Amino acid sequence: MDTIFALASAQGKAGVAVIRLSGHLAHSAAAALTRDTLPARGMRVRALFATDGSILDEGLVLTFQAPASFTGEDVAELQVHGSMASVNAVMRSLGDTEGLRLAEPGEFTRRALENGKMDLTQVEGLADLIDAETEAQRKQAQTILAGELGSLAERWRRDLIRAASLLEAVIDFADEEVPTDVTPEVRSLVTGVMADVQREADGVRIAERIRSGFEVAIVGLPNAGKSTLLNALAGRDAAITSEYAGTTRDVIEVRMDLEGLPVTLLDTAGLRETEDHVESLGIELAIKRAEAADLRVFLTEDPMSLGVSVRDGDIQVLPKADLRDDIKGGISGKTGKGLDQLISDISRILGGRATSYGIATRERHRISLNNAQEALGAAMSVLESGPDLYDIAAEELRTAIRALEALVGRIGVEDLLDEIFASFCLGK
Ligand SMILES: Nc1nc2c(ncn2[C@@H]2O[C@H](COP(=O)(O)OP(=O)(O)OP(=O)(O)O)[C@@H](O)[C@H]2O)c(=O)[nH]1
Ligand SMILES: [Mg+2]
Repeated sequence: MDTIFALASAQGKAGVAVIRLSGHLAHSAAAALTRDTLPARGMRVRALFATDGSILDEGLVLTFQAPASFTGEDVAELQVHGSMASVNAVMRSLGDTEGLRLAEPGEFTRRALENGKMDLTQVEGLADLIDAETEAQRKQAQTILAGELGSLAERWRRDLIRAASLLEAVIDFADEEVPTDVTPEVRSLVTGVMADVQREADGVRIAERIRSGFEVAIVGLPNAGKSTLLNALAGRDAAITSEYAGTTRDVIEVRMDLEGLPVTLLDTAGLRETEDHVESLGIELAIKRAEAADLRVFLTEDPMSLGVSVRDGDIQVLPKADLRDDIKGGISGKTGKGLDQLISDISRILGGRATSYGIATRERHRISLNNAQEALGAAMSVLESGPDLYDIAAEELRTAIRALEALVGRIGVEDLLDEIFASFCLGK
């Protein structure tokens, strides 16, 4: 295994930069840079030297000893001054060191996975944590990173192994008197796991929204003030506005943090019958995106007339409220009236949905959970036929166990790894 190194902190100017080394040469390479000895684990302030003896920088050198490190290998971390020049000088020197090479994106984490420091769900959680922009995303990523999905899967797995071994005991002693009927216990173990697995699988849709963001579409007639409202919510001129009806044609997206929830607001073309070819393409797109969004804000008196389905939780609000004294409530992108109310309505509605998710967050998780669920369903129905088919029921349980093992990455995920690690940044 090569010893690898990379800048672990962000590129660019900063107070401090962290360069990480992992592998059997990590300590000796760090020691060579410092021209001094280093403890197997600990922290020292040291000067770092170039090969010609001149000082590159001075910084903190941290050493971790295998297996007690992030990667499970010997690790050294150099905290140097965060200038491009300091970092480049140290990196160049490491690059010249025999046996060291630059790490690929995600390679430190990949080694952590390979050395059993984390399971695959934790790797995904770590990637999500690094990408987290809002409070809800941070909390969600932390839960997975802490290994909660892995421990849940482990608990299910133990229950299913017990159920399978009960059945196998009956099969093995088929010719003898079997003292007790094992079906009640098997059934209770399997139904317990099935209820849990179903809950997690159902929660993935919402959990994925927290991971990747909710979409909220602003819908209305031309000139209703949709783009003006989007700009007001975004706090910048993201969309062109004008008194000309049919200004917006493309869908304009603005990402926002709405009280901790990641939300992408969509400004869409005003909906009407039109002869204009380009506008009608925009309207088609507007309807498609509005239908697919998690929530719609209808800026109109009559949402039903727009040709977009109105669903539970959708918001209706009257626009240009500054021009009208005859309505209570209403909203004005121009004066800001009603904006706070709209923001709190949106986050209340989405926040309410966001509480109903479990720990599983990805389509990959959902697929493994569904595979397990299918096998468990099959096991349950075979179980009804009595001991003659116990071997088939046990085999179905084994299939479910394998699906759970795939969930945590213990088996059958080699081909997935490249894809998962490709999304990592360099140095992680
Ligand atoms: N008084 C008042 N005028 C507004 C308000 N919102 C928008 N307007 C004006 O109404 C006109 C249309 O605004 P837009 O935001 O472009 O409307 P839109 O719904 O995006 O229109 P399309 O993109 O054509 O569908 C512009 O002249 C805006 O200045 C408002 O709250 N109050
Ligand atoms: Mg517009």
